[in-house]
Amino acid sequence: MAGSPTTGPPFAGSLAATQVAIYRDEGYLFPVPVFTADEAAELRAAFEAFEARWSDDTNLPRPFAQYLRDGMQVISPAADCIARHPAVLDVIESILGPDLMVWTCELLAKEPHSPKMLTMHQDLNYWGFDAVGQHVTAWIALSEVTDENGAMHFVRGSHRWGNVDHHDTFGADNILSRGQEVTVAHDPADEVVVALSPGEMSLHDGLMVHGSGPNVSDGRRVGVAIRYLTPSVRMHDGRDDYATPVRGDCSGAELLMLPVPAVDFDPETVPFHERMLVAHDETLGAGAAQPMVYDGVRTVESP
Ligand SMILES: O=C(O)CCC(=O)C(=O)O
Repeated sequence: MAGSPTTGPPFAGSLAATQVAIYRDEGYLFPVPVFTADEAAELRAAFEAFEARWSDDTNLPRPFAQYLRDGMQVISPAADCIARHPAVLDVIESILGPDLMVWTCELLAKEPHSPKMLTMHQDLNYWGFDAVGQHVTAWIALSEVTDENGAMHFVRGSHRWGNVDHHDTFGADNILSRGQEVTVAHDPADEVVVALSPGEMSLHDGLMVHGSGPNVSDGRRVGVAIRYLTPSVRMHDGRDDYATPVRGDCSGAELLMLPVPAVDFDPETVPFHERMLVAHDETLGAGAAQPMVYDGVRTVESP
């Protein structure tokens, strides 16, 4: 399969109980090594080949950036491959248990000298899940990730604050689709820079307050975020949503099952992906004054 690492995972295995305890206590854990530098380079090449093949395709019905930011595992075998890789799943299983689904897989790149950034926010505020503690984000570095090139910052312990108020900025350089930002202050001493080497991953809770600054370096910052959840997650308002089963028994899942692509933009999976995007336009855009924006391009009007 395109993008599949050619060597076995170097660090596959469960987290130690002490690591799980740190994750639960602080709301994040890093660095967790999951791929060698060579494997990370191979995965990065597969994602960048996808970008090269499709970024200029004018027949895509949505902004290309939206395809990178939502549900890549349904339209790219390279994304599906990393999202179900055993080295990653073994770690996620330590946090969520044996039955695992992927809600979405995203490519999060920042070009050299790009002002693109993400305001401090909590993911869970916008995802519409009815449960806390049943999901985790794995953010896998496919380049060096430093404060200079736009590493994430976490606010230690903020996963215990509950849902905090946000306002939408729709900032021109904001990668977030509505420029959402928490309205509460935090102690700068609690802010942690999530520096990673290629092949290392960070984990964070959906209530973790986090964001990231611009890339002021000469190199591209490349990361893949994968949102894992358990089959017990439901949408709080009974709306439809979708997920890809990747390990264990997900037959009783509340979310609808997504199929696996055999090729880029597989005609068999694209209709499911589009249904998923329509659901996310509604959920992630709920209450916003404008349609969501991906890389400066507005999505279709939310109903
Ligand atoms: O890639 C980034 O800089 C931030 C990503 C993020 O906010 C997330 O993965 O939840």
